[in-house]
Amino acid sequence: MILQGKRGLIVGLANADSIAWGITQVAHQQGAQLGFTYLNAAIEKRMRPLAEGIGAAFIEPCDVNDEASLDALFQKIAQEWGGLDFLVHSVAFAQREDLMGRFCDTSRQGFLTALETSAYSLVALARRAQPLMKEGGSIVTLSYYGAEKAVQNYNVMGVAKAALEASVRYLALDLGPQNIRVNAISAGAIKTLSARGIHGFSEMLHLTQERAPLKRCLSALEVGRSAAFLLSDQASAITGETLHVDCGYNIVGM
Ligand code: 1JT
Repeated sequence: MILQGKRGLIVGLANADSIAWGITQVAHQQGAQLGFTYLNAAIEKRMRPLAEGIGAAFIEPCDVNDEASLDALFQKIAQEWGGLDFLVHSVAFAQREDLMGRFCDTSRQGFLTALETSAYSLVALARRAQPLMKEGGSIVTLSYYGAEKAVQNYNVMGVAKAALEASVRYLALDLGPQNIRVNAISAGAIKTLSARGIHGFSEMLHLTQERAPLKRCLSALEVGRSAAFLLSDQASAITGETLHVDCGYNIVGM
């Protein structure tokens, strides 16, 4: 029970395929108390039964791109718990048309949207989490290989994930003195709601399975186990790190 007695906020649970659901299940198993946010009624409909099923402490609406909405969320957390031990950021967005074709065709608005929702949102959440993490804390976000290498079609999300991974390092530097650790998990491709509808995603899954050292695909629960480790005191000396949880895909050369 490595998260026994810890209070954690999960941002980005959409449905039972979400990486955040894999993390939620393991965190709950490991003894954490959890609170959740949702963006809108359509997402709430799918995530509420899941969150209620594990005895969520609260389920609050939150648009991570809206300052007032974030302020209201953290007011609720302060009121409910009076503190916070960990935060899971499992949020990203890009316009569909920006996840195909040529990166150089990305519009200004498409670029800003992807960077705001996928990278700045971590900064906005971390700033508000800090005063609640009075005895230290741990923050985990989700990244992808496209942050490090130019991956066909990932395009502006790769740029956003590069900004996210750099933000993890700068947040780790800022929050380290308060014993707040900040890390990313670079997860191998998983078939989630976000990934569905992406042209050629199934073929991509097959290719990564063939090339990865472990010769198989990855589950959200496996990401969850690694996240639980980073969120726990077992990882007390790890901060600013991007941990690859990808069946080894990233270490393979030609
Ligand atoms: C988003 C989407 C963020 C899909 C994502 C993502 N991070 C990883 N994926 C899966 C993926 C997608 C592409 C890809 C490889 C993996 C969709 C909604 C916006 C946020 O291309 C090689 C395109």
